[in-house]
Amino acid sequence: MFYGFHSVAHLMSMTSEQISSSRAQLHGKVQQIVQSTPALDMHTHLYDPVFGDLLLYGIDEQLIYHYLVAEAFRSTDMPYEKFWQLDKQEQADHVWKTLFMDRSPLSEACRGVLTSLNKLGLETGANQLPAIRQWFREQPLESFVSQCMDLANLRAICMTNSPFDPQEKNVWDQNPTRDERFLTGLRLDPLLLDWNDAGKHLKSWGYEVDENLSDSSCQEIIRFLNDWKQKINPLYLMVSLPPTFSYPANDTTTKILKEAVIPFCRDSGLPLALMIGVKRAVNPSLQLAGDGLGRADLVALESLCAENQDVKFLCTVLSRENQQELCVIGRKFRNLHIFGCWWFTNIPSIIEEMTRLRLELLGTSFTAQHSDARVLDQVIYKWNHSRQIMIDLLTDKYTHLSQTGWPLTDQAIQRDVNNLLGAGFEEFCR
Ligand code: HDL
Ligand code: ZN
Repeated sequence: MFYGFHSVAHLMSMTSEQISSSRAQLHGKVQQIVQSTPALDMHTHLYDPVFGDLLLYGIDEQLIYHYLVAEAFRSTDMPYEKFWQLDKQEQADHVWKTLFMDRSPLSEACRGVLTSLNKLGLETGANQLPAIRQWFREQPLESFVSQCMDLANLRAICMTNSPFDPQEKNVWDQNPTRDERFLTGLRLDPLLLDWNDAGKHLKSWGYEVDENLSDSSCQEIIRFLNDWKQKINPLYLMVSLPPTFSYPANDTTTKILKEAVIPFCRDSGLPLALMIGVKRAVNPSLQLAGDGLGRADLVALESLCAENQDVKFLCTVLSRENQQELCVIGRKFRNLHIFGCWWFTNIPSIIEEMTRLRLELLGTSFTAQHSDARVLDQVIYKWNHSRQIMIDLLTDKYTHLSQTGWPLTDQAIQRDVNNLLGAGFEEFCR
């Protein structure tokens, strides 16, 4: 079916009512396609249920999500230590009272809790917490995983897998039977950002490495990466980097990137995901909620992409101010694939701005979103909220396209949405 206007003359001949009904028709089609197209969630902190209590779910985990903890501390004079001594339910009660009872839950993280509960068919309101808790207690995990993935319309969830997490490593060492809906991403932060500590771990695991990062050490790091590639079959390697990240630099990060990680990516064909702009522990008293952001100097990314045009890079950046630069670097280097609205950019006002910018500078050659979910239930709200924004944005862009007389079809819209929701990422990784 064609949408809109077949020529300027046709457009000129249409009444304003006809134009708006044509837009409404287009909006309806875009909505149907975006809502019905399963997405690949390419970055989360969720786990295959085989990893046990590493997979977080349920209302208390949602309420003590570090986004909400940070917001709750703004409106309480409770000492940090007192809060951290509470058990999870007591922490959740405090957050519920502070952010939902004592004030309207208007923030994106608060709204998200309510969207997820609402889509699960649960009543929300002042005294609903006990009933909501009871409902979650009654959910078998296996069916709840499917229910959340269905409500978020996800076909796969990519985990963040760290060899340096002892609880997770123990499970991998038992060669677990996996849920194939959960894909893997090999997380390298300790290796690239804290070689002193990471080197000790590698040594204890039988890799002949030294703190001076000799050539033989770098070969051993490559052997370590190959071993984990065999063990977990990752879609990509990943590292989060501070806004001060520079490359090349006279530091261990550059040395390990240059001598180990990039050669490994070149040989294996696996992309390296760079998540740039996080300032860790700006307020350590907030624990996981204590990280901040900074505007990064993306010359480092430009250098990496320019020096290694036979290596694939994925990138998302934390600062709103870096977004246009990132898109322009993406225009210069086809070995760079831009993805998602990460963390502090994952709010409607910035998702809208960033995704519009990306469509205007990159067409559909990027991945629109990832959830970054830490609690399984969150995928419901994170994907519902983002899809709403995508629908309105794409309707705008397809309207502009139609106004040129371009014959837009359902098939073209479906192809584009497939691309933006994971097929483009999979194509890039192949
Ligand atoms: O480094 C990361 O992958 C970030 O996403 C952090 O995990 C952060 O705490 C987070 O969950 N953001 O959404
Ligand atoms: Zn993350």
